Amino acid sequence: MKGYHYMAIFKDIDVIRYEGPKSKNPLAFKFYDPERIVMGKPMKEYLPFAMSWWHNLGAAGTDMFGRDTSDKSFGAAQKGTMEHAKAKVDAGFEFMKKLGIPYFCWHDVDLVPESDDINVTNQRLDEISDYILVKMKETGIKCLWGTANMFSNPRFMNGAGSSNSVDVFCFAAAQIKKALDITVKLGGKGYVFWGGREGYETLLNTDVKLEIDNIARLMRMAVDYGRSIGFKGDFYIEPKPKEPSKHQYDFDAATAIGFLKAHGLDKDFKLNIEANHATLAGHTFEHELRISAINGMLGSIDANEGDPQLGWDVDRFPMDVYTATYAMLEVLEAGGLTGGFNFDAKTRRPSNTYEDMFKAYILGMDTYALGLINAAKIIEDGRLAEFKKQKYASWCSELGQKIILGKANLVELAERAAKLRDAENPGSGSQEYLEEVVNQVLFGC
Ligand code: XLS
Ligand code: CA
Ligand code: CA
Repeated sequence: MKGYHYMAIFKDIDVIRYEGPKSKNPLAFKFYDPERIVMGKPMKEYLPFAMSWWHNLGAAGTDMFGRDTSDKSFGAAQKGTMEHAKAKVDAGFEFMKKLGIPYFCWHDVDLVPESDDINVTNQRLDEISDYILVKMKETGIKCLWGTANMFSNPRFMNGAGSSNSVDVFCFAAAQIKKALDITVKLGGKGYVFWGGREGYETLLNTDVKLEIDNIARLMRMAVDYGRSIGFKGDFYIEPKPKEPSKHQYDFDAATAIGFLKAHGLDKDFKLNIEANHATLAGHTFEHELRISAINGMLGSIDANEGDPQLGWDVDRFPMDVYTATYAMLEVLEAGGLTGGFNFDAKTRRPSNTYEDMFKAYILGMDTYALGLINAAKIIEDGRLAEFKKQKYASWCSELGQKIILGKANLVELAERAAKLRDAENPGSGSQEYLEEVVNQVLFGC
């Protein structure tokens, strides 16, 4: 791009390397060893990590009670300018390259400052995506997914697809159209819908049916347009139960899947499951992954962590190894992801240095590496799988199979019950034993 000269931004930080579990170097991986073979494949193939543009290059610590604590100008004279947008591209690609992160994810307004005139914003998106393409070619780093931010601008206060205003609906359509153009231009694998404002506060002023149906109409238009411009990837819904809306229509995986099926969108959509959103929905992360997987809709993951004591979306970097282990068990069981692991996570407000940005990603990548190593050990151990097989063994019987094939009826089953007089004890669930097996596999050697 004319008039812009690349400079290293993280000058004092070297490429981050694997040094092993005994290393005391804060800027080294202890567990993420991209080339290490796990169940026949290098670790990096199981763990396609992605950087979130908004948190890593945008979030600077502002919260409801105070202003920025970090400097994310990356050398630009003024934030919110195209010079700053380009500095973010430089910082982002240098950051990903140094950590060995192969993908990135973005919202339209993370990439460029939004103008009051959508035509100007769109020109800026064209310009920045040209620059990003150059960087992608230089580094081999790819786009995992793009999305349109349809929640920050005040026009979306009553929703985007669910807005009461046709004009606001048109702006949502326009932003999606442009974000899809840019996703295709950057070769993105997916396109996300996260509906922060697609919900409501009170039924007193809300036409729920019209709103839900309109969201589906907008998604259908997105699929038709995306396919018409050559987008072959997956569309994703990212469920979240609340925040910012009190009731969000994509509450959890089961709700989103029901919605997609009811509106004939299930062939084009999968789910992007965020760990923190599972916590907010009162589920475990692995529950959300399992529900998605058994419906053939596990697409991508936002790899972060909630806080068990806080009821809001804290987007911490993942450090809980049990959760990562159970998540990786689900992913392995599902045969992997078509998407990737996006660190939709931000450093805590007082972790405000460039080094902290790197240390946070090292934590996240090491946590998922441990999750993968542990999940592989559990699978290779085999006791959990064997227990489940025995637990459901009666379904392999002649009658079990007849029921599964839909060839049984209530009358004959009732006759069998009458003959048996009472059912056999179905057997212990042995939860404590299985938890002990997990601990033994994780810490036994
Ligand atoms: C917010 C969401 C959002 C999506 C993308 O809670 O996690 O960041 O991932 O719009
Ligand atoms: Ca997310
Ligand atoms: Ca979140």
